[in-house]
Amino acid sequence: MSTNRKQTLGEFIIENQKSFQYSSGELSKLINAIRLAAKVVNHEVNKAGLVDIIGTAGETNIQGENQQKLDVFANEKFIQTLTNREIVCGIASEEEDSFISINSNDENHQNKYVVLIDPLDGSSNIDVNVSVGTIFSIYRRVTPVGTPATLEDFLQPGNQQVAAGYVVYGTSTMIVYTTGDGVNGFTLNPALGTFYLSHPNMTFPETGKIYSVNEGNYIHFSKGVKDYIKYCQMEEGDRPYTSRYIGSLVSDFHRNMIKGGIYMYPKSSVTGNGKLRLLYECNPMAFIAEQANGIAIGGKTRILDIQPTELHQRVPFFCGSRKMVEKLQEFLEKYH
Ligand code: P6P
Repeated sequence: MSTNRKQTLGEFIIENQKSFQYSSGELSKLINAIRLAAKVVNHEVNKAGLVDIIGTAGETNIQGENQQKLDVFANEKFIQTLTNREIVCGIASEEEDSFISINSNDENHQNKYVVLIDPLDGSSNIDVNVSVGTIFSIYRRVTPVGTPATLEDFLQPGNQQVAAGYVVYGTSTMIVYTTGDGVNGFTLNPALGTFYLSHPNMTFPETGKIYSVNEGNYIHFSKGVKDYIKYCQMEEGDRPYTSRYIGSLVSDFHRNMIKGGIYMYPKSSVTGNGKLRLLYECNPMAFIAEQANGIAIGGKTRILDIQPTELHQRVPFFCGSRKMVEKLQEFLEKYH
């Protein structure tokens, strides 16, 4: 390979599959399936304004949220691609009430992985042409190979993930993922349909000057969160910080990982445990954050250590540059 040509995602997967502690071919098939689905969804996202695919699909998902047509399309594409590649024995999705056991024939029961996805995160931004994303989380099954997947395979703590990543459909489309050996970002060249390694070894700056939270919910936050937000706004030292909130977790996370920052979706007196789902939003983003020298907590607890109890459970989520999250923790602990 010439020195100035960037490595493709395919080449990177092959070169690094030996470092994947479980098996060579299966991770490649998994990430390749996600790569294919990401390209298909990207094509639709990029022309959403031109064809009758934006707007609601007339259904609501288990979250009670209007399913946007692109949500439904993305959900179908990821499920179809993962199923066709015969790699996984089960899939859970934000858009599906229950998990899907992939048992179209007995061979699928030999598959050792389950995938959890938020097929199109930030979908309320679709109609206003703002970035959206896909988030995925991969585990080895814990129930016997050769039997249908069960809920137990999905309710694993985030520290058991073997891979996690996101696709950000922004000014350019990127896949960012980890298999536990650092975080790497690949940018799509749409003319070639190829992802190239554009962001090797991504890491959160140790600190930053960006805080991301929906301040419209301020009055409902705990005292510790309120005091931290006021701390960010105070004129002192390197503050006030800049407030940046896109309303799309993947985009806010991605910007903060590159520039340094903290993302917060706290619990509140209105939303109870917050809005973000543990299994297919917080856990994968927390795995990536920690692999990028960042921190992800739910309050007092490390996100990756939370033992899930329900497929769509929500948790408070604070994630980003180490020193910023540690400062938030000081405020949270003051009132507990
Ligand atoms: P709010 C999108 O629906 C999402 O799950 C995240 O991507 C985003 O950060 C958050 O919710 C936005 O929620 O309540 O601030 O509009």
